[in-house]
Amino acid sequence: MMKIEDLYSERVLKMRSSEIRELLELSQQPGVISFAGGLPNPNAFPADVINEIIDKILNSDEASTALQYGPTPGLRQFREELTRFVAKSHIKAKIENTLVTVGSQQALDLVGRVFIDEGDVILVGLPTYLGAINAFLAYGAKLVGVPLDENGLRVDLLEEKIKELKRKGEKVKMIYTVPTFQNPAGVELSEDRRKRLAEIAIEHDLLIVEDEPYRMLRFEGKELYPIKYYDDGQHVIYMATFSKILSPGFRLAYVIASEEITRKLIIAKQSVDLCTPSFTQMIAYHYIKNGYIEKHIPRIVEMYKRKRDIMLEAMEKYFPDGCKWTKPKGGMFVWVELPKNVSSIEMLKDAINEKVAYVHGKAFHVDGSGENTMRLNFTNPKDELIEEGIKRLANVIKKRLANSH
Ligand code: PMP
Ligand code: G9A
Repeated sequence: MMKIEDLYSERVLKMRSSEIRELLELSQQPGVISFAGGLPNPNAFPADVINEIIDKILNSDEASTALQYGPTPGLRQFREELTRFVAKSHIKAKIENTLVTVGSQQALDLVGRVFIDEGDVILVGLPTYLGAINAFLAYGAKLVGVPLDENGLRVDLLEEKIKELKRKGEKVKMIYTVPTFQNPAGVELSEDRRKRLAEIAIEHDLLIVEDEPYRMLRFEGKELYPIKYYDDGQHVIYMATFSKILSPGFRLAYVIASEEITRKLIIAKQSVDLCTPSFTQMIAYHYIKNGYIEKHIPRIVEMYKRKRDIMLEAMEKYFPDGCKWTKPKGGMFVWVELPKNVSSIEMLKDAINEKVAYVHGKAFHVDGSGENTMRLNFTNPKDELIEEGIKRLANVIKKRLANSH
Protein backbone atom coordinates (compact mmCIF):
# COMPACT_ATOMS: atom_id res chain seq x y z
CA MET A 1 0.00 0.00 0.00
CA MET A 2 1.25 3.48 -0.82
CA LYS A 3 2.45 5.45 2.18
CA ILE A 4 1.56 9.04 1.49
CA GLU A 5 4.11 10.20 4.11
CA ASP A 6 6.90 9.02 1.79
CA LEU A 7 5.72 11.43 -0.87
CA TYR A 8 5.37 14.61 1.16
CA SER A 9 7.93 17.34 0.58
CA GLU A 10 10.28 18.27 3.40
CA ARG A 11 8.44 21.56 3.55
CA VAL A 12 5.23 19.85 4.61
CA LEU A 13 7.02 18.43 7.64
CA LYS A 14 7.72 21.98 8.76
CA MET A 15 4.11 23.11 8.50
CA ARG A 16 2.09 23.43 11.66
CA SER A 17 -1.61 23.64 12.14
CA SER A 18 -2.93 26.88 13.65
CA GLU A 19 -4.65 26.69 17.04
CA ILE A 20 -6.69 29.76 16.07
CA ARG A 21 -8.01 28.19 12.87
CA GLU A 22 -8.67 24.81 14.54
CA LEU A 23 -10.53 26.46 17.40
CA LEU A 24 -12.71 28.45 15.04
CA GLU A 25 -15.08 25.55 14.42
CA LEU A 26 -15.15 24.44 18.02
CA SER A 27 -15.93 27.91 19.27
CA GLN A 28 -18.74 28.37 16.77
CA GLN A 29 -20.73 25.55 18.37
CA PRO A 30 -24.12 26.69 19.67
CA GLY A 31 -24.02 28.19 23.13
CA VAL A 32 -20.24 28.73 23.23
CA ILE A 33 -19.17 32.26 24.05
CA SER A 34 -15.94 32.66 22.11
CA PHE A 35 -13.10 34.93 23.07
CA ALA A 36 -10.88 32.84 20.77
CA GLY A 37 -10.62 34.02 17.13
CA GLY A 38 -9.67 37.60 16.36
CA LEU A 39 -12.86 38.18 14.44
CA PRO A 40 -14.41 41.58 13.83
CA ASN A 41 -17.97 42.10 15.02
CA PRO A 42 -20.51 41.42 12.25
CA ASN A 43 -22.25 44.69 13.17
CA ALA A 44 -19.09 46.44 12.02
CA PHE A 45 -19.58 45.34 8.41
CA PRO A 46 -20.99 48.16 6.26
CA ALA A 47 -23.21 45.86 4.19
CA ASP A 48 -25.54 48.64 2.95
CA VAL A 49 -22.82 50.82 1.49
CA ILE A 50 -21.07 47.78 0.00
CA ASN A 51 -24.36 46.81 -1.61
CA GLU A 52 -24.75 50.25 -3.19
CA ILE A 53 -21.18 50.22 -4.49
CA ILE A 54 -21.55 46.74 -5.98
CA ASP A 55 -24.72 47.85 -7.71
CA LYS A 56 -22.94 50.81 -9.29
CA ILE A 57 -19.94 48.74 -10.37
CA LEU A 58 -22.01 46.01 -11.98
CA ASN A 59 -24.21 48.51 -13.80
CA SER A 60 -21.32 50.40 -15.35
CA ASP A 61 -18.26 49.87 -17.56
CA GLU A 62 -16.36 48.99 -14.42
CA ALA A 63 -18.03 45.58 -14.40
CA SER A 64 -15.65 44.34 -17.05
CA THR A 65 -12.64 45.20 -14.85
CA ALA A 66 -14.19 43.99 -11.62
CA LEU A 67 -15.03 40.59 -13.08
CA GLN A 68 -11.78 40.17 -15.02
CA TYR A 69 -8.28 38.94 -14.04
CA GLY A 70 -6.21 41.87 -12.85
CA PRO A 71 -2.52 42.76 -12.73
CA THR A 72 -0.53 40.83 -10.08
CA PRO A 73 0.38 43.89 -7.96
CA GLY A 74 -3.24 45.07 -7.85
CA LEU A 75 -5.57 47.32 -9.84
CA ARG A 76 -3.79 50.53 -10.75
CA GLN A 77 -6.48 52.87 -9.47
CA PHE A 78 -6.65 50.98 -6.16
CA ARG A 79 -2.86 51.11 -5.72
CA GLU A 80 -2.96 54.84 -6.42
CA GLU A 81 -5.69 55.28 -3.84
CA LEU A 82 -3.56 53.28 -1.39
CA THR A 83 -0.66 55.71 -1.74
CA ARG A 84 -3.02 58.48 -0.58
CA PHE A 85 -4.50 56.29 2.14
CA VAL A 86 -1.13 55.39 3.70
CA ALA A 87 -0.01 59.02 3.55
CA LYS A 88 -2.54 59.60 6.33
CA SER A 89 -0.47 57.18 8.43
CA HIS A 90 2.67 59.22 7.59
CA ILE A 91 3.95 56.77 5.00
CA LYS A 92 5.34 58.06 1.73
CA ALA A 93 4.77 55.65 -1.11
CA LYS A 94 4.67 55.69 -4.89
CA ILE A 95 2.55 53.24 -6.78
CA GLU A 96 5.70 51.13 -7.43
CA ASN A 97 6.03 50.61 -3.67
CA THR A 98 2.58 49.09 -3.31
CA LEU A 99 1.39 45.51 -3.62
CA VAL A 100 -2.17 44.36 -2.99
CA THR A 101 -2.38 40.92 -1.36
CA VAL A 102 -5.02 38.38 -0.40
CA GLY A 103 -5.00 39.32 3.28
CA SER A 104 -1.84 40.21 5.15
CA GLN A 105 -1.52 36.50 5.81
CA GLN A 106 -0.50 36.19 2.16
CA ALA A 107 1.93 39.06 2.55
CA LEU A 108 3.61 37.18 5.41
CA ASP A 109 3.85 34.06 3.26
CA LEU A 110 5.32 36.03 0.34
CA VAL A 111 7.93 37.58 2.65
CA GLY A 112 8.86 34.05 3.74
CA ARG A 113 9.11 32.89 0.12
CA VAL A 114 11.30 35.80 -0.92
CA PHE A 115 13.65 36.04 2.06
CA ILE A 116 13.81 32.85 4.10
CA ASP A 117 16.24 30.01 3.60
CA GLU A 118 16.44 27.08 5.96
CA GLY A 119 17.89 28.20 9.29
CA ASP A 120 17.65 31.97 8.72
CA VAL A 121 16.84 33.80 11.92
CA ILE A 122 13.77 35.98 12.39
CA LEU A 123 13.42 37.83 15.67
CA VAL A 124 9.90 37.97 17.03
CA GLY A 125 8.15 39.08 20.20
CA LEU A 126 7.40 36.76 23.08
CA PRO A 127 4.49 36.42 22.44
CA THR A 128 3.84 37.06 18.74
CA TYR A 129 1.09 36.55 16.14
CA LEU A 130 0.64 32.83 15.54
CA GLY A 131 -0.14 33.21 11.83
CA ALA A 132 3.26 34.82 11.29
CA ILE A 133 5.04 32.11 13.29
CA ASN A 134 3.47 29.39 11.15
CA ALA A 135 4.05 31.23 7.86
CA PHE A 136 7.76 31.68 8.60
CA LEU A 137 8.28 28.18 10.04
CA ALA A 138 6.99 26.69 6.80
CA TYR A 139 10.04 28.19 5.05
CA GLY A 140 12.45 26.78 7.61
CA ALA A 141 13.01 29.99 9.57
CA LYS A 142 14.57 29.79 13.00
CA LEU A 143 12.42 32.00 15.20
CA VAL A 144 14.11 33.66 18.15
CA GLY A 145 11.96 35.35 20.79
CA VAL A 146 12.52 38.70 22.47
CA PRO A 147 10.36 39.56 25.51
CA LEU A 148 7.73 42.29 25.52
CA ASP A 149 6.74 44.63 28.31
CA GLU A 150 3.92 47.18 28.59
CA ASN A 151 5.71 49.33 25.98
CA GLY A 152 5.98 46.53 23.44
CA LEU A 153 9.07 44.71 22.22
CA ARG A 154 12.11 45.07 24.54
CA VAL A 155 14.22 46.79 21.92
CA ASP A 156 17.12 47.11 24.40
CA LEU A 157 17.33 43.30 24.66
CA LEU A 158 16.89 42.93 20.91
CA GLU A 159 20.19 44.55 20.03
CA GLU A 160 22.09 42.32 22.46
CA LYS A 161 20.35 39.31 20.96
CA ILE A 162 21.33 40.31 17.42
CA LYS A 163 24.98 40.69 18.41
CA GLU A 164 24.97 37.37 20.25
CA LEU A 165 23.41 35.55 17.30
CA LYS A 166 25.83 37.11 14.84
CA ARG A 167 28.77 36.10 17.06
CA LYS A 168 27.50 32.52 16.86
CA GLY A 169 27.51 32.75 13.07
CA GLU A 170 23.73 32.81 12.69
CA LYS A 171 22.21 34.51 9.66
CA VAL A 172 19.89 37.09 11.20
CA LYS A 173 17.64 38.46 8.47
CA MET A 174 14.59 40.03 9.91
CA ILE A 175 12.60 41.38 12.83
CA TYR A 176 8.86 40.74 12.72
CA THR A 177 6.71 43.06 14.81
CA VAL A 178 3.13 44.23 15.34
CA PRO A 179 3.88 47.60 16.93
CA THR A 180 0.36 48.90 17.47
CA PHE A 181 -2.02 47.01 19.80
CA GLN A 182 -0.09 43.84 19.29
CA ASN A 183 -1.70 40.52 18.56
CA PRO A 184 -1.82 38.80 21.04
CA ALA A 185 -0.62 41.01 23.92
CA GLY A 186 -2.54 44.21 23.09
CA VAL A 187 0.48 46.41 23.90
CA GLU A 188 1.77 49.36 21.92
CA LEU A 189 5.42 49.95 21.01
CA SER A 190 6.55 53.31 22.39
CA GLU A 191 7.75 56.13 20.15
CA ASP A 192 11.42 55.93 21.17
CA ARG A 193 11.46 52.17 20.60
CA ARG A 194 9.99 52.63 17.12
CA LYS A 195 12.78 55.02 16.22
CA ARG A 196 15.41 52.78 17.73
CA LEU A 197 14.09 49.73 15.92
CA ALA A 198 14.47 51.45 12.54
CA GLU A 199 18.02 52.51 13.50
CA ILE A 200 18.93 48.96 14.54
CA ALA A 201 17.69 47.57 11.22
CA ILE A 202 19.75 50.13 9.33
CA GLU A 203 22.87 49.61 11.48
CA HIS A 204 22.72 45.81 11.26
CA ASP A 205 21.48 45.45 7.66
CA LEU A 206 18.27 43.73 8.70
CA LEU A 207 14.71 43.93 7.49
CA ILE A 208 11.78 44.85 9.67
CA VAL A 209 8.39 43.39 8.86
CA GLU A 210 5.94 45.89 10.36
CA ASP A 211 2.48 44.30 10.52
CA GLU A 212 -0.22 46.85 11.31
CA PRO A 213 -3.78 45.46 11.25
CA TYR A 214 -4.85 47.39 14.35
CA ARG A 215 -3.32 50.82 13.77
CA MET A 216 -6.68 52.48 13.11
CA LEU A 217 -8.49 50.77 15.97
CA ARG A 218 -7.29 53.27 18.58
CA PHE A 219 -9.59 53.95 21.55
CA GLU A 220 -7.32 56.40 23.35
CA GLY A 221 -3.88 57.94 23.39
CA LYS A 222 -1.92 59.81 20.78
CA GLU A 223 -1.29 58.30 17.38
CA LEU A 224 2.34 57.26 16.86
CA TYR A 225 4.33 57.23 13.66
CA PRO A 226 4.82 53.81 12.12
CA ILE A 227 8.36 52.37 12.17
CA LYS A 228 8.26 52.81 8.38
CA TYR A 229 8.27 56.58 8.95
CA TYR A 230 11.78 56.32 10.44
CA ASP A 231 13.04 54.04 7.66
CA ASP A 232 15.52 55.02 4.96
CA GLY A 233 13.16 53.44 2.43
CA GLN A 234 15.00 50.11 2.21
CA HIS A 235 14.64 48.32 5.53
CA VAL A 236 10.97 48.27 6.52
CA ILE A 237 8.37 46.10 4.82
CA TYR A 238 5.09 47.60 6.01
CA MET A 239 1.83 45.68 5.75
CA ALA A 240 -1.74 46.44 6.70
CA THR A 241 -5.12 44.88 6.05
CA PHE A 242 -8.72 45.84 5.42
CA SER A 243 -9.83 42.82 7.45
CA LYS A 244 -10.35 44.72 10.69
CA ILE A 245 -11.60 48.02 9.31
CA LEU A 246 -13.81 46.86 6.45
CA SER A 247 -14.28 43.08 6.03
CA PRO A 248 -12.03 40.02 6.38
CA GLY A 249 -14.26 38.31 3.81
CA PHE A 250 -12.80 40.69 1.20
CA ARG A 251 -9.36 39.16 1.88
CA LEU A 252 -7.72 42.47 1.03
CA ALA A 253 -4.44 43.81 2.36
CA TYR A 254 -1.36 45.59 1.07
CA VAL A 255 2.39 45.84 1.40
CA ILE A 256 4.48 49.01 1.20
CA ALA A 257 8.15 48.33 0.55
CA SER A 258 11.10 49.48 -1.54
CA GLU A 259 10.63 49.08 -5.30
CA GLU A 260 13.21 46.32 -5.37
CA ILE A 261 11.52 44.27 -2.64
CA THR A 262 8.03 44.95 -4.03
CA ARG A 263 9.13 43.63 -7.40
CA LYS A 264 10.35 40.36 -5.88
CA LEU A 265 7.15 39.95 -3.86
CA ILE A 266 5.14 40.48 -7.06
CA ILE A 267 7.07 37.76 -8.88
CA ALA A 268 6.47 35.41 -5.95
CA LYS A 269 2.77 36.24 -6.01
CA GLN A 270 2.51 35.54 -9.74
CA SER A 271 2.82 31.83 -9.11
CA VAL A 272 0.74 31.81 -5.94
CA ASP A 273 -2.55 33.19 -7.27
CA LEU A 274 -1.87 35.36 -10.35
CA CYS A 275 -3.69 38.29 -8.78
CA THR A 276 -5.83 39.47 -5.88
CA PRO A 277 -9.57 39.41 -6.74
CA SER A 278 -10.39 42.49 -8.83
CA PHE A 279 -13.93 42.60 -7.49
CA THR A 280 -13.10 43.30 -3.84
CA GLN A 281 -10.34 45.72 -4.87
CA MET A 282 -12.83 47.68 -6.92
CA ILE A 283 -15.33 47.84 -4.06
CA ALA A 284 -12.67 48.91 -1.58
CA TYR A 285 -11.41 51.50 -4.07
CA HIS A 286 -14.81 53.23 -4.15
CA TYR A 287 -15.27 52.78 -0.43
CA ILE A 288 -12.06 54.65 0.32
CA LYS A 289 -12.24 57.18 -2.52
CA ASN A 290 -15.71 58.30 -1.49
CA GLY A 291 -14.64 58.85 2.11
CA TYR A 292 -16.77 56.09 3.61
CA ILE A 293 -13.84 54.55 5.43
CA GLU A 294 -13.15 57.77 7.36
CA LYS A 295 -16.72 57.83 8.60
CA HIS A 296 -16.82 54.11 9.31
CA ILE A 297 -13.69 53.67 11.45
CA PRO A 298 -14.87 55.91 14.33
CA ARG A 299 -18.03 53.79 14.56
CA ILE A 300 -16.01 50.60 14.89
CA VAL A 301 -13.72 52.24 17.42
CA GLU A 302 -16.68 53.29 19.54
CA MET A 303 -18.15 49.78 19.45
CA TYR A 304 -14.87 48.05 20.27
CA LYS A 305 -13.95 50.48 23.04
CA ARG A 306 -17.29 49.73 24.70
CA LYS A 307 -16.67 46.00 24.40
CA ARG A 308 -13.18 46.35 25.85
CA ASP A 309 -14.59 48.27 28.80
CA ILE A 310 -17.25 45.64 29.43
CA MET A 311 -14.62 42.90 29.35
CA LEU A 312 -12.14 44.71 31.63
CA GLU A 313 -14.86 45.58 34.11
CA ALA A 314 -16.09 41.98 34.22
CA MET A 315 -12.54 40.68 34.67
CA GLU A 316 -12.03 43.07 37.57
CA LYS A 317 -15.24 41.79 39.13
CA TYR A 318 -14.91 38.03 38.59
CA PHE A 319 -11.30 36.99 38.02
CA PRO A 320 -9.54 35.52 41.08
CA ASP A 321 -6.47 37.04 42.74
CA GLY A 322 -3.21 36.11 41.10
CA CYS A 323 -4.40 36.84 37.54
CA LYS A 324 -2.91 39.80 35.66
CA TRP A 325 -4.02 41.26 32.35
CA THR A 326 -3.25 44.06 29.90
CA LYS A 327 -5.50 47.09 29.43
CA PRO A 328 -5.19 47.68 25.70
CA LYS A 329 -5.66 51.19 24.30
CA GLY A 330 -6.96 49.73 21.05
CA GLY A 331 -7.07 46.64 18.90
CA MET A 332 -8.94 43.47 19.66
CA PHE A 333 -7.25 41.56 22.48
CA VAL A 334 -6.67 41.35 26.21
CA TRP A 335 -3.71 39.24 27.30
CA VAL A 336 -3.99 37.33 30.55
CA GLU A 337 -1.34 35.90 32.83
CA LEU A 338 -2.74 33.22 35.11
CA PRO A 339 -1.08 32.03 38.31
CA LYS A 340 2.06 30.04 37.42
CA ASN A 341 0.57 26.63 38.27
CA VAL A 342 -2.41 26.99 35.92
CA SER A 343 -1.95 25.53 32.43
CA SER A 344 -4.19 27.34 29.96
CA ILE A 345 -3.80 24.37 27.59
CA GLU A 346 -5.21 21.88 30.08
CA MET A 347 -7.81 24.38 31.24
CA LEU A 348 -9.19 24.80 27.71
CA LYS A 349 -11.06 21.47 27.93
CA ASP A 350 -12.82 22.66 31.08
CA ALA A 351 -13.57 25.99 29.43
CA ILE A 352 -15.13 24.37 26.35
CA ASN A 353 -17.22 22.17 28.67
CA GLU A 354 -18.43 25.35 30.35
CA LYS A 355 -19.08 26.82 26.89
CA VAL A 356 -16.44 29.52 26.80
CA ALA A 357 -13.36 29.62 24.53
CA TYR A 358 -10.00 31.41 24.32
CA VAL A 359 -6.65 30.82 22.64
CA HIS A 360 -4.01 29.41 24.98
CA GLY A 361 -0.91 31.57 25.21
CA LYS A 362 1.75 28.95 24.51
CA ALA A 363 0.63 28.97 20.87
CA PHE A 364 2.07 32.50 20.56
CA HIS A 365 5.46 31.71 22.13
CA VAL A 366 8.30 30.47 19.94
CA ASP A 367 10.35 29.29 22.94
CA GLY A 368 7.73 26.96 24.41
CA SER A 369 6.93 29.27 27.32
CA GLY A 370 3.66 31.02 28.14
CA GLU A 371 1.71 27.99 29.35
CA ASN A 372 0.03 30.08 32.04
CA THR A 373 -1.14 32.77 29.60
CA MET A 374 -4.14 33.19 27.31
CA ARG A 375 -5.58 35.61 24.78
CA LEU A 376 -9.11 36.97 24.94
CA ASN A 377 -10.80 38.65 21.99
CA PHE A 378 -13.40 41.25 22.96
CA THR A 379 -14.61 42.46 19.55
CA ASN A 380 -16.61 39.51 18.26
CA PRO A 381 -18.99 38.59 21.12
CA LYS A 382 -22.23 40.48 21.67
CA ASP A 383 -22.05 43.05 24.51
CA GLU A 384 -24.47 41.10 26.68
CA LEU A 385 -22.45 37.88 26.36
CA ILE A 386 -19.08 39.32 27.37
CA GLU A 387 -19.83 39.51 31.10
CA GLU A 388 -21.40 36.03 31.10
CA GLY A 389 -18.38 34.61 29.24
CA ILE A 390 -15.93 36.19 31.68
CA LYS A 391 -17.97 34.87 34.59
CA ARG A 392 -17.80 31.33 33.14
CA LEU A 393 -14.07 31.67 32.52
CA ALA A 394 -13.45 33.00 36.02
CA ASN A 395 -15.23 29.95 37.47
CA VAL A 396 -13.13 27.63 35.33
CA ILE A 397 -9.95 29.32 36.60
CA LYS A 398 -11.13 29.19 40.21
CA LYS A 399 -11.85 25.46 39.92
CA ARG A 400 -8.39 24.84 38.46
CA LEU A 401 -6.81 26.80 41.28
CA ALA A 402 -8.79 24.90 43.91
CA ASN A 403 -7.75 21.55 42.41
CA SER A 404 -4.10 22.47 42.05
CA HIS A 405 -3.51 22.88 45.81
N1 PMP B 1 -1.24 39.86 11.07
C1 PMP B 1 -1.80 40.03 12.27
C2 PMP B 1 -1.00 40.61 13.38
C3 PMP B 1 -3.12 39.65 12.49
O1 PMP B 1 -3.66 39.82 13.69
C4 PMP B 1 -3.87 39.10 11.42
C5 PMP B 1 -5.29 38.65 11.58
N2 PMP B 1 -5.67 38.27 12.80
C6 PMP B 1 -3.22 38.95 10.20
C7 PMP B 1 -1.92 39.34 10.05
C8 PMP B 1 -3.91 38.35 9.00
O2 PMP B 1 -4.96 39.13 8.60
P1 PMP B 1 -5.59 39.09 7.14
O3 PMP B 1 -4.97 37.95 6.41
O4 PMP B 1 -7.05 38.90 7.36
O5 PMP B 1 -5.28 40.39 6.52
O1 G9A C 1 -9.41 33.81 11.71
C1 G9A C 1 -8.20 34.10 11.64
O2 G9A C 1 -7.32 33.23 11.51
C2 G9A C 1 -7.81 35.54 11.72
C3 G9A C 1 -7.64 35.89 13.12
C4 G9A C 1 -6.45 35.80 13.69
C5 G9A C 1 -6.33 35.82 15.16
O3 G9A C 1 -7.23 35.36 15.87
O4 G9A C 1 -5.27 36.27 15.63
